[in-house]
Amino acid sequence: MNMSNQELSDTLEEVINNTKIFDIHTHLFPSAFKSHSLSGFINLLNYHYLIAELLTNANISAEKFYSLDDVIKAKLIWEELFQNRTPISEACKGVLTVLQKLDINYSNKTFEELKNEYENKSLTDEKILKLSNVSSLVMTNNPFDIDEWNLYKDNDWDRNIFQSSLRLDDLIINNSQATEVAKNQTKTNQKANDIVINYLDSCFLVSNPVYAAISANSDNFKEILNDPLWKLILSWLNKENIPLSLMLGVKRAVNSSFGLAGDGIGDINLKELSKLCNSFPENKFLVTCLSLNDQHELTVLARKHPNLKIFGFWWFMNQPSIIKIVLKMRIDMLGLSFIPQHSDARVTDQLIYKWSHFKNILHEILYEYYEDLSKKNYELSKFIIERDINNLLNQNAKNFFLK
Ligand code: HDL
Ligand code: ZN
Repeated sequence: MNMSNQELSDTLEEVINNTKIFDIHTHLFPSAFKSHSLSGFINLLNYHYLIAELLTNANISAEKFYSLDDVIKAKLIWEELFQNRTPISEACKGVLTVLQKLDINYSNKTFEELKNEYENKSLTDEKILKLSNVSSLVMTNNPFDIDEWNLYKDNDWDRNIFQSSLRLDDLIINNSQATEVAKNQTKTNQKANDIVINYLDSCFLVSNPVYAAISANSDNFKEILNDPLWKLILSWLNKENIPLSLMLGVKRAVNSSFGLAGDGIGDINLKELSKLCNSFPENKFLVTCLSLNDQHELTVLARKHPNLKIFGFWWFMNQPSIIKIVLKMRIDMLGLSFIPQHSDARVTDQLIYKWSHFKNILHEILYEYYEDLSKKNYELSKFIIERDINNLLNQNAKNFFLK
């Protein structure tokens, strides 16, 4: 006997809200790592997504804005985007979702009153992870940033919750400097490529990363395909049996005056991705694309290459209007075999809204598909729904990372 539509909707909502989430790409750090961990109302408002919306709407230059201190910047963003204008964009609504989930009524309150009420919540990593139901997450760890790498000198954080990655962009965007860091850290006089591999070996032992990662556009991608160093890195990744995460189609510093808010969309030739998957069949590739234009081809490639796993709605793709279309396309072509989302959170508190917003969409889309299955006399059960949601939010990634 199949569930009624109401039972299906309620069961689906209950299961989605009760399934622990493995968030496979964030820029978060444990709060113990005070120099780099970001949390709280001021940091929420100083998110570069909101900065881009301020700088393209309000009458203030990037140079002037970035000369202000964080509290003044946050107050300006609150006044310009949330009071003088309707906070209707996804990034603005995210802040409102966090305030709502924290039971903070923001109507008719001054910025200072809001800031104090938020601080009095005394949020901790644990409270935020509980609120967002995230059981573990993957950080973005750059071995060529020695300040950031100091994280591993401190053991006062839980490595099962804050898992590590090896972010290798510096090997592409600033290879000589990255190689110099590797040389200084390993104190060897080998050839440059061997120094890099030896350094990655030592970093692997220190951080035990679940994957290595790079972001790239067509120019960088050609380098990876043709550079002897990257052949060595791919062979090293295969030895360590960890995936390479490829975040494709980014163009850094489209507007350099905007800083972190100035990156945009670059081109990527996914025929090169297919060549990579064929050339390195033993390597595993986690892939996400920044442009809506690349999503259909990427989804077709995930049907051709067993070593390619699609993940997330990255950055400019992480918009409800886009997620709904592309999530349906991925289900139509891949079933439930992909990793549907990551938060990309930079401020720990963002986990609360990034996942709440996505789970609402997941419920809406999956309900439509399950209802369609019911009409074909497919016997749905809570067990099946629990298996599917756990795979999507947890197990598909863990199975792909499995060493
Ligand atoms: O390269 C990346 O990992 C991107 O996610 C950038 O960090 C970007 O600035 C971002 O935060 N996107 O959400
Ligand atoms: Zn990111």
